Amino acid sequence: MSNLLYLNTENTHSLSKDILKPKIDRDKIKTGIAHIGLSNFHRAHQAYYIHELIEKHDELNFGICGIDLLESDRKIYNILKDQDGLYTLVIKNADGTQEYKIIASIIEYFYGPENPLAAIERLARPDIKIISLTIAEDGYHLNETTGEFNLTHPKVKEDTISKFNPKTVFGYLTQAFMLRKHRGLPGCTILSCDNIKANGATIKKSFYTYVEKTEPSLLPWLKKNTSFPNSMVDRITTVTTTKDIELLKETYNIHDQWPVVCEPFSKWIIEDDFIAGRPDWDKVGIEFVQDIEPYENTKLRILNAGHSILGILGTLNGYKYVHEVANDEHFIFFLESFIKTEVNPNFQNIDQHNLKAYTKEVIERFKNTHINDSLSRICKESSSKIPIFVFPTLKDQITNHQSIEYGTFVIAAWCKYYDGIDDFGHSFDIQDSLSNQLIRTAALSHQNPQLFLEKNAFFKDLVTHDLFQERFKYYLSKLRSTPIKECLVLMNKKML
Ligand code: CS2
Repeated sequence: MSNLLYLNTENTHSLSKDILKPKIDRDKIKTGIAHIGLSNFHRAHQAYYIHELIEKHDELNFGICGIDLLESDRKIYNILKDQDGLYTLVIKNADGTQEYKIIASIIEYFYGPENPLAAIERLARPDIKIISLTIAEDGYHLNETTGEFNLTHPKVKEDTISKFNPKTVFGYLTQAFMLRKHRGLPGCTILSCDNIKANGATIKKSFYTYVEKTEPSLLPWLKKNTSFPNSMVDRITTVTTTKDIELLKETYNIHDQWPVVCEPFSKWIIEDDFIAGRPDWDKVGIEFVQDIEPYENTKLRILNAGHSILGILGTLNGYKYVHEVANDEHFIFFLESFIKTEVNPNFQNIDQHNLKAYTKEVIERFKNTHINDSLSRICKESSSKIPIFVFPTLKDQITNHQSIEYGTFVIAAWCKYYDGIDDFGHSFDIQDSLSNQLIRTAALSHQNPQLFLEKNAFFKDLVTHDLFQERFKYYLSKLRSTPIKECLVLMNKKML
């Protein structure tokens, strides 16, 4: 490991020729986007597209200013500062080949917890035409029961009191737009890039609710000067491991403290509603549509639900990675049956052949043995994922008096997941902001299964449905007495 090169601007010139180095003069790039939440996903997706646009199409007006708001983001903020915003994107193809690309589109970075006013000031400057977000499902603070913005969430409540030291994105945006309004500056677009239904409409509604409560005089200005397009984002991006970091050192002599690993597939579809202009994203394959709903629904209900299902079921069987579960015929047969029987019939305006092809493609992506996507990533915060990814299918099936067998089996397995022990007696970690409540209610369900449904508010619409309750109890008792794989074999033969 001689001549180990720390990744930064100066060292890019000396990097191995096998790495795709940025062909970008960064001094010429102006910031046009502020992105909140510098997650791996953002770095594999939106920042990648902007990089491509700058490099291949000479787009100089939409460099990214990264802004992190969470205490837990300190590490990535420090690393990006150290590395001049540069990082390696490692694209792992299904055939085992890999592409290494240094991404250079993040040109500024701010860290809210260190200096909230500086972050607010930056968001208020008129060069920022788009504020994009990846704040994860739980960053939206939606009420578990109503799905509406939760004004009583402790962090939200704190922000309504401590306005200039906010913790939530809502607090930051409010103060930034207050400044823009007072200074007579233009507004901008808020672009959500998270996996939630109608992500633009949701952030808009939540933000307006927050502003109405905290700075009501800002609301009319906001209505005139901001837009909130819905978007569908897609690229499987894994948790970076020490092995990924070591491999870069050994193979290319690069010391990148936080590279990002992802699959080759990538998609971004957006409603074209940008009040202050946007880059020519079409040039790098981004699609613009009038109505995002069909794209978003298929992605959430097939890909994201599929992920969660393999994550929960696979963990119970002792698997650790998505590809292990996706290459096990019993699990895949179950997933395909769920999609065919309970998901697809609800997409009445989409051609069934296209749905079949989409499902096939998604499962092929799950089978990629090289990306090592961990089940712990998939199962993390599943209390805010399952209600978005799986419940809508169950609810539609109930409304249409159609099968809910596969979906209910998944919910029963999800309850068993909170026992925290797989079928081989090994315990696994549960990472969820509601983990205490979920573990406690799963424990209660050993005596009375109904309590898992009654004591978790997100079951509100389902808990009163007799058939759902009955099938949930039935599958839970089977799952608690029989290993998951045996249950799936029986389920797949329609014998359970
Ligand atoms: C995953 C997503 O977190 C999850 O549950 O399903 O992160 C998924 O990998 C991405 O949405 C793919 O675009």
